[in-house]
Amino acid sequence: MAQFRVCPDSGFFFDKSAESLIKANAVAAAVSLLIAGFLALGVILTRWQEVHLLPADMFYQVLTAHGINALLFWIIFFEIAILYFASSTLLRTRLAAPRWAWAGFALMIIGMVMNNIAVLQGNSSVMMTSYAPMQAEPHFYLGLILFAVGALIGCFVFLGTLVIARDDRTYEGSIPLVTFGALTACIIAIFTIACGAIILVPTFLWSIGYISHIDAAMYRVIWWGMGHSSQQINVAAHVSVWYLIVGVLFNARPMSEKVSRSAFLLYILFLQLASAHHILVDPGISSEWKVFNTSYAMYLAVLASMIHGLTVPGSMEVAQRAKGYTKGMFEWLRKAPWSNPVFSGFFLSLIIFGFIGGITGVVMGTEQINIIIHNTIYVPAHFHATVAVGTTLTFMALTYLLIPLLFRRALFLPWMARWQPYVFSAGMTMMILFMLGAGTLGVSRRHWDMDFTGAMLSFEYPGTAYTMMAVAGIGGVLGVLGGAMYLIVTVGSLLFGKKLDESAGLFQSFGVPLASSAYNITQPERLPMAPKLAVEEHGSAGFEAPGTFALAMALLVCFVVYYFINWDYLGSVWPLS
Ligand code: HEM
Ligand SMILES: [Cu+2]
Repeated sequence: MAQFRVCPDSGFFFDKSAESLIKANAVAAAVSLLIAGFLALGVILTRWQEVHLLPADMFYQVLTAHGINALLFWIIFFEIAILYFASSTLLRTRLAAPRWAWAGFALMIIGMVMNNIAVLQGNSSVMMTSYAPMQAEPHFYLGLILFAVGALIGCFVFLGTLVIARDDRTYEGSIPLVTFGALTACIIAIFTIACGAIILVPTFLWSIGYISHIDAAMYRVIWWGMGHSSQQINVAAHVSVWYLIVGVLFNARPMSEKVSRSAFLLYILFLQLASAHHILVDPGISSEWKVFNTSYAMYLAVLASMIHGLTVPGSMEVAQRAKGYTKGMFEWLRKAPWSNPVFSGFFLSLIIFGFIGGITGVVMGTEQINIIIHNTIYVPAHFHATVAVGTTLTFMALTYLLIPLLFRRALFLPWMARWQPYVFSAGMTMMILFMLGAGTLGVSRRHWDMDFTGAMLSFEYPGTAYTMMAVAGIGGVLGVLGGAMYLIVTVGSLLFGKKLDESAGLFQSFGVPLASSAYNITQPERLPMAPKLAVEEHGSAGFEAPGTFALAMALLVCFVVYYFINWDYLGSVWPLS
């Protein structure tokens, strides 16, 4: 039975059921982002003290829902779509057990709805981290558990698909790098979900009264085994997408497959240890353990990201230079397709993730200087650079690529799509930088009222802290506008975009297959092994990517200067003389 179609524009082969599942998961992701983005407006307009929009109880409720919908539902639905794409589509194979995949999807939807209802009802404003002994309603935890079980099924469908592809020999050689990266993400996901089950199942039982006590310290250690590792899933997933995008746009091949694969392996081996940076100031855990895990083990994971940060733009530079863009250090970059949102979204996310997310992450992960910014607004500033710009903007860029190929619709309002990555990243960067500044001045995170109105012990922040939070507020609003532009373009394309295939109707946008005549291939030709690249062989051919090297050196200089400033600042906060 013919069940594949070939995309005439890209040459990708789509398996009918994989295609429907990718679409359904991507649409569910977009709905989650819509909720999260709308709520982000409430959060940021409350932290902007002059506006101070929401009352206290509602602020914490909205903040809880914003964090969960953005970081869990939006990102994980999208990642499941990526897993199916990276296995079935990239390996030209049918998806394993589509019924199971749909069951997993249904569980994820039920879990998401259940958790949102719990938060909406008002008795579960426990924040994304839901630290015990704060207690939420049972369906808050149950929703998360069902969602995780659904995602776990998705991971197994992905692994099953890899097995089918290998058995059917649908590709030559080893699996492509993008699929390898997705496999890394999947392996970390299984570890993550196991930690989640270990901690959330007892917490659920506690919320219904079967268990009388949850130890707060243990909760935090295991919860972060999930909370931190899930960020590594995101990194592995978005780095894989970076490789995909440079491959599709520039025909670029990794500078060295071996190095890139080893870097993915480092994620699996060392990321979990970095979870320790979340408990750096917790009592009851020794300093040796904290310092070892964050200052030594963690750097091996950071090293992996730095390798990808070098090889992704590096491979793009090599490909561009081969096309003749060889003038000076940066012609390859200047002549890149900056008006194509697939490219601009990817490249802006790479730069902001690396420069802001990376540098602040290492600073925060250092036991000693962590104390300056612990639990301040610096922390959300850092992770918006990593997940809101790094992961989210990368996924947005991928969406622009997939709308024509997968959904068979032309982009709606292409001019808006062109501006979207710039507006979103400008707004977010402005918010991030000023929240970093305010955090360095001590402005606390997750705090409803900077003025401490009516508090027994008052505290006054310097005036600049208020100004910084106001500028962050303006940036945040701009960021939400950029997010809205993304949703207008994507939803608009699904509803009104020009049809690139006659049968790409309304229902097809939400997961129904195209007309059966579109699926006219029984089994695609075997995916051939690409010929060996010159750069993959031994011997020196000179300096392949000087521009990328210059960028890396700029990163190093920024890091060293900023690191020094923080130690200096620590010395002035806590004079030791
Ligand atoms: C659209 C623009 C966005 C704006 C303006 C925004 C703004 C904010 C602000 C101001 C906070 C709270 C800071 C505090 O008081 O502690 C926050 C928290 C958070 N945001 Fe966003 N955000 C945006 C997008 C995102 C995205 C895309 C993600 C994830 C992919 C995300 C994930 C989170 C998480 C996990 C929290 C922490 C919740 C908690 O502390 O429990 N945000 N956001
Ligand atoms: Cu972490």
